[in-house]
Amino acid sequence: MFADKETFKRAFVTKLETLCGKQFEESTTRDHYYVLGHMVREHISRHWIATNERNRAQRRKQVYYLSIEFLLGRLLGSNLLNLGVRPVVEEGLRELGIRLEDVEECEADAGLGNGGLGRLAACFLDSLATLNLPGHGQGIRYKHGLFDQKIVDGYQVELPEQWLRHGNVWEVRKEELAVEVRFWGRVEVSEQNGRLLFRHVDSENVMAVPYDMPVVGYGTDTVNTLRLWSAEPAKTFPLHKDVMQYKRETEAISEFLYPDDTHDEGKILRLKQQYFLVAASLGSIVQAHRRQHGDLRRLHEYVAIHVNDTHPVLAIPELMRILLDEEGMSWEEAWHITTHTVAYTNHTTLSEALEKWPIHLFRPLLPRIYMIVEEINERFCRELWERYPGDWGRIEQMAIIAHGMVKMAHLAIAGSHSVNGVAKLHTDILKQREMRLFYEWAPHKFNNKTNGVTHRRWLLKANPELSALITDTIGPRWIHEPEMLMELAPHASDPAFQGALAAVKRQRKAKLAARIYEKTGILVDESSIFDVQVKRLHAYKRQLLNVLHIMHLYNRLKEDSHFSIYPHTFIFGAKASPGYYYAKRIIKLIHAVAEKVNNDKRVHDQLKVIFLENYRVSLAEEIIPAADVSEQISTASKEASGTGNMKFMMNGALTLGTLDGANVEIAEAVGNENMFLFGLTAEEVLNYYEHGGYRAHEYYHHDKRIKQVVDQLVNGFFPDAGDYFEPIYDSLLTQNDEYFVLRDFAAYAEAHERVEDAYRDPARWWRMSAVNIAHSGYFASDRTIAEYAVDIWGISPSM
Ligand code: 26Y
Repeated sequence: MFADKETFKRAFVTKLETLCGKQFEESTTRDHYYVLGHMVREHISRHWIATNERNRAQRRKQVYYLSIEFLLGRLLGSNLLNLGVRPVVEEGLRELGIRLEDVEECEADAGLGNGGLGRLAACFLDSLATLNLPGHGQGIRYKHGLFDQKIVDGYQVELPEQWLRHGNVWEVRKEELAVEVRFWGRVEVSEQNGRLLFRHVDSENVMAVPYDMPVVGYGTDTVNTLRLWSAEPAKTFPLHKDVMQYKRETEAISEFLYPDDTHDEGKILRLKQQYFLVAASLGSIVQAHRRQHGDLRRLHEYVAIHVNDTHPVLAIPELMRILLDEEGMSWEEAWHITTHTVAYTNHTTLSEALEKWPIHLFRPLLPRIYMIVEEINERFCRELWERYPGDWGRIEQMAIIAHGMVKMAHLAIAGSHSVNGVAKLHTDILKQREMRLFYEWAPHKFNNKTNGVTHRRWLLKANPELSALITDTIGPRWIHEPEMLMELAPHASDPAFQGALAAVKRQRKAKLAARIYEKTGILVDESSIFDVQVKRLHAYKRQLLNVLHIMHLYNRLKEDSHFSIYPHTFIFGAKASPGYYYAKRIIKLIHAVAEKVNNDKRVHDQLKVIFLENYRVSLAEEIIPAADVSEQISTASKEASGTGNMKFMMNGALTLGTLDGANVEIAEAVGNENMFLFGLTAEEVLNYYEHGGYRAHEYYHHDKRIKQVVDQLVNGFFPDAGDYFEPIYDSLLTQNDEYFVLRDFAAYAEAHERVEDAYRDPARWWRMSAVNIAHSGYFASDRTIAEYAVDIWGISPSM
């Protein structure tokens, strides 16, 4: 099919006729996408079957990565790339008068995630397959992914996302592998031969139907599986319930992704989703294992289950339930197997994201699971009591069930053999603060796995121009061995290389500028500094610091005719959780500032502010290669890792950032002189939180720049906004600026001056840029996954 372009062209046209029932001349771009997608999937199938066969035959340990989010983005381009057929397809299509790029744009992003955690899961799948590791994803096939964002008059409006509207060429429905999941009802206890038997009766059942998607490795025959579960009515309807209501409630389970990455709402439905994912995944994992190995006594030798944050942590009691109730094992044996199978990653220390479930919701929905969690808690507390006799305070703080709540992180730590953070600083904070008592109890469980991103999507695919330059300079080995990028280091000071690097960046900036014009009607100066902050909107990520600084630049440009800056284009992209009103006000503020700045003739040639709506994976692939400056300015200690920082670095942008998350390790790699670091350290921030001593008022009163911009939030400077920005003003002054925006303002402004100085010295700038690319190999997810494979999962490549 893809042997050469003539074969491809013939196959394409024939396929189009059979699949679409029309002649080539009548076909649309969507038809082309559909046909090409099918051809690729067909091509993959052989290897998919072979991989599954091999896994069975070799009886190798398999990893299942359970995640409530998989933020995959588009798949056609990355599949073509990984299969190595992209050039043939591109050329063949060109000769048929079709641009591959247009075909790719037909594909809806698979946006089954909110942000970092979901995108990390997607990067991990790519690395697992590429490294020939037997690792599979399990998630939920949400009918609607993360909402589509529209901006109306500067305000965010959310629309339901519809990625399945035109079908999904990558999935295969496997009805025969459906698993029944039980909710509600009650547990009947009986005794048989001196053993207690537990039966979950009067339950309301839901059918979990798997849709499998192939995960293709780069330059390998390995095709792993991402299994996404869809909720459908079970064969037996609950008798006591209205049929329509039952159907609605059932389908609601896989209808929407929670567009919410901090606040807990719609609690019951979210808990239902979590148990649905877990019960379906374990059902299928255990079924496959039983078929191969008979019973589950050695499950932990053949299966590793990874829970991505606490959302799938019910995997622990669910596995216990299977081992106890279905296999008839003793508690001790079941616990040994469970804890040796499950591992857990923590992605945040924000207290609002630490999941707790009220017992009054948990127990009725999942009666048997609740009983097991109670028993886990009792045994855990007993163990603690023996270890720390009399230390009630400690046990109360560590208990899994306390004060009417089930604490999911505590369950995760107690019931798994590995707990990892996602960057060194984050893991240290977990060990020394958030999870200190648990670390003291079981230090051997704790480890760090610094995040990584797949450089194949974020560099090779997103930035073919830069990739070509890299390959021309050091050969292609970096694609398989990203740490080889280090070979660029000797070229960093080479004027020819620098010139080529600058030319690539110019090209990508021109491309983004065209896109900005198309989307917003605003013309930006392609030779200005493209300064970019794209990520979820959160107070701790401090988009506000960025905006206030832009307001300050604007004020100065207006007031001081001798003042000038190197032309800047500030680019934002961010979705705010629908119920997160503060974040929505920041979006409006960015627009209000943009409106002022972009329409003011006096600053026209020096300052532009752009907000690109509906930030998502495919848009990130256009933005990141065009960035000069990468804004990573979270309040130190708050961003567990960040992964955008890594994507920008790979694409030669320089980081303007705080010493937070993985920024710390980026700085270690490239040296402080190759970044623009500023602001409070994590230690200083945590000290403030612990001991107080910060008074935002003082910064407001003592720094005229700050006073001016903060006042402008409420003094009529933005006439259309009325009092809409008052809560922002209050957060800074009345509420004493929880995220230290004012505290870091001066340092941030000064760091911006350093950026400008560096940019005015091209030899220096492009050397710094090259050094960043050279050191980015460490931040490829291949390295991260290799560490998980060895340290946590105990799996090795199969082939
Ligand atoms: C249950 C609910 C409250 C919740 C929903 C989503 C809680 C957390 C989340 C998502 C968290 C998340 O995306 N965390 C990010 O994970 C990235 C990958 O490890 C990190 O790089 C990033 O710093 C962290 O914020």
